[in-house]
Amino acid sequence: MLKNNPGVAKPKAETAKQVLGADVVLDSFLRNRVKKVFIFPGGTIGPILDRIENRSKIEIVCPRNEQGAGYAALAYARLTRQPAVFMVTSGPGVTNAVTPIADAHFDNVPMVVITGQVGTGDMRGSLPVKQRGFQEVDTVDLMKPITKASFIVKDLRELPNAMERAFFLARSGRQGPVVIDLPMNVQRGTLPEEDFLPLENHSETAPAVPADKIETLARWIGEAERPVILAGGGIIASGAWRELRAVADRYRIPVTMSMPGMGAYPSQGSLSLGLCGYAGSQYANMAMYKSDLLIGIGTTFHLRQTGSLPARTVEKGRVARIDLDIGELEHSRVPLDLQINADARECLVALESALKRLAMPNVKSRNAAWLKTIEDWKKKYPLWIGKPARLPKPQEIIETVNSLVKDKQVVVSTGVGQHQVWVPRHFDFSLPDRILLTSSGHGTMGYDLPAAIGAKIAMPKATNICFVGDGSLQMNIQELATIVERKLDIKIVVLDNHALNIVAQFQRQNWKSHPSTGDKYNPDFARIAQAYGVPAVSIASKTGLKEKLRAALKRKGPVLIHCQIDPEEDLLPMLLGGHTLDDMTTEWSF
Ligand SMILES: Cc1ncc(C[n+]2csc(CCOP(=O)(O)OP(=O)(O)O)c2C)c(N)n1
Repeated sequence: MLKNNPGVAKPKAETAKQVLGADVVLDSFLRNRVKKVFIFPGGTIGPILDRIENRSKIEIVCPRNEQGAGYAALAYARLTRQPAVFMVTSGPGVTNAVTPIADAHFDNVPMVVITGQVGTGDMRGSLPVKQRGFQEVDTVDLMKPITKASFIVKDLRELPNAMERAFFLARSGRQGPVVIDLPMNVQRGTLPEEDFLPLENHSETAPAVPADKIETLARWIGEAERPVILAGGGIIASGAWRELRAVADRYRIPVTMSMPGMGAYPSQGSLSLGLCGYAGSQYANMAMYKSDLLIGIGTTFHLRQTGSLPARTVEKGRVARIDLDIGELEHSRVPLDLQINADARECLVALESALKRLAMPNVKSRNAAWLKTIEDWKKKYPLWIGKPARLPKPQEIIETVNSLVKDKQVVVSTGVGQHQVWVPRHFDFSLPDRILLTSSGHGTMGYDLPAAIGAKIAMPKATNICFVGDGSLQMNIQELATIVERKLDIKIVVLDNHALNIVAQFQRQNWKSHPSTGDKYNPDFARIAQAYGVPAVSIASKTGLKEKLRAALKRKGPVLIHCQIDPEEDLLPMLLGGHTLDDMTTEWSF
C-alpha cells in the first residue's frame, strides 16, 4: 500500500487515497515477511487484528494468555532466526507481557512487540492522576529497561518509519525485543498516502573484525598447552557453530558451553566438556580453571558460568573474549587479557585463516597431555551423583528419552529448576538438529509449555519434547488447550517431585528447612491433561521405564507423561558461592 516514498512531494489530488493506521502496521509486517503473529486479544489491538484477518494471509496464533503468546513467539523467533511479532492489548495485556519480553531481552531474542494503548486524548500524560483511560498503563516506561527500544507513536505520519525502525533494531547487532505502543486513534486514524513521512533507510554497521587482535589470539592458541573455549549463545545467534567446530576440531581445543550455548558444539563430540558453571560438570569447570588460555565466544561470563569469584576464573592463564557488544567487553565480569569486539562467526572465520597462516606443527599431539587429563577427569568426576531411590531417577528418565530419539531432529524446551539443569547434563544437543530452548538470563518458570508450542509451529517436522517440573508446568498449564486446539505433536515429560525443588534444596542448604517449597500438593497431571484432551500416561516405578517411555513417545500427537520422581534428589555436583571452579560441592553438609 505505502510505497517507499523517495521524498518527492506529489501534488495532492482532491480524492487522495486515505490510508488507515492499522493498515500501515500490516504493510510493515508484509514488508518484513511476517508469516505469523503471536497475540492475546483485547480492544486496543482490535483494529490491527481486523486488518490482519481481512487483508492478509498472516496466521494469528492465539494462546491462552499473554505469557503463552510471548513465549511461543520467543521460541518461534529463536528457531526461525527472524523477529517474531507479539501483540497484546493495553493495561493488563501489557503487564502480563512483561515477563516474556524481559526473557527475550536477556536472551537476545529478536521480537517486535505491538502494544495497544488508549487514545492519545484519554492518556494521563503529565497529569498528577493515576489513570485517565480505562486499562491505561505507562507501557513505554515499563518496558524501557527490558527492551532494546520502547516508544509510542502519537503522530500517524511517523508510523511507517517507527515500524521499520522496530524491525531493524530487533534484528540488528545484539538482537532483542522492541516495543511500539500504539494508541487507538493512531491505529484507527487515516491520512492521505502522501502525508506519511518518507521511509528512512536503515543499514547495519557491524564492528569490523580487528585483524591484529585475531593474529594475537591465533598466536596465543599456538603457544597454549591447555586451551579451552567457552561457547555461548552468541555462537548460536550468529550461526557460527560450523566455524566453531572447524577451529576446535582442527586445533584440538576442548569446548565447554553455557546454557544458551548448548548445542554450539555436539555434546557427544570427543572435545566436548558439556555445560559449565554452577550446574555444569566438574570436568568442564576443572578444565576452565586449569586452562592456560580461556577463550569466551559470544558469552557473558555470567555468574552462572564462572562462579562468584570472577577474578579467579582461571588459576593461571590468559582470558580472551569475543563479543559483538562492546559494553559487555568493557565491563566484563572476568578480567580480560584480550577483547575482540566483532561478530562471532566473522571472528572465527578470520581466526581459522590466521591459525592456518601460523602453520602450527604437531597440532594433533600438541594438546595430547591436556586432552588425556580431561579424559581422566571425565572418569573421575561423574555427572550423576545421587542416592538410590525407589522412584525413577530424573537423570535416568532424561537419558532414556534421549536414547529413544537418538536419530531424530529434536527441539527440547524446559521450565526452570533442577530439571532445567539435568536436561543439558543428560540430553545430547548439537545444532542444527538437536536444539535446547530454555530461559537462561531471566530464568522463568512457565517458559516450558508455550516455548514448545512456538517451537512446534516453527519446526513442525522436528520431534518436540518439553521436560518440565511440576512447579513450572503450573505456571502456564492452560496452554494444554492451545496444544489440543492446534493439534500440536508435543511430548510433555513432567518430572514431578512434589516440590519447587531447586529452591527447596537452596533453602535446606542455607536454613535447614524449606518453607513453602517442599511437600506440595499436586493434582494428578495425567487426568488434568486428559480433561484438556491430551492423552496421558503415569509412571511411578522404575519397572519397565524404557518401554513405557518408548510407547508414549511413539504415539501420534500430543502426550503428557507424568513421572513421579524422588523429592530427595538433589542437584549435585554444584558450584556454590565463594568457591572457585575447581571446587564444586558434591554432597551437602546438612
Ligand atoms: C516465574 C518464577 N517464579 C519464581 C522463580 C523461582 N524459582 C526458580 S526454580 C523454582 C522451582 C521450580 O520448581 P519445578 O518447576 O517443580 O522444578 P524442580 O526444581 O522441582 O525441578 C522457583 C520457585 C522463577 N524462576 N520463576
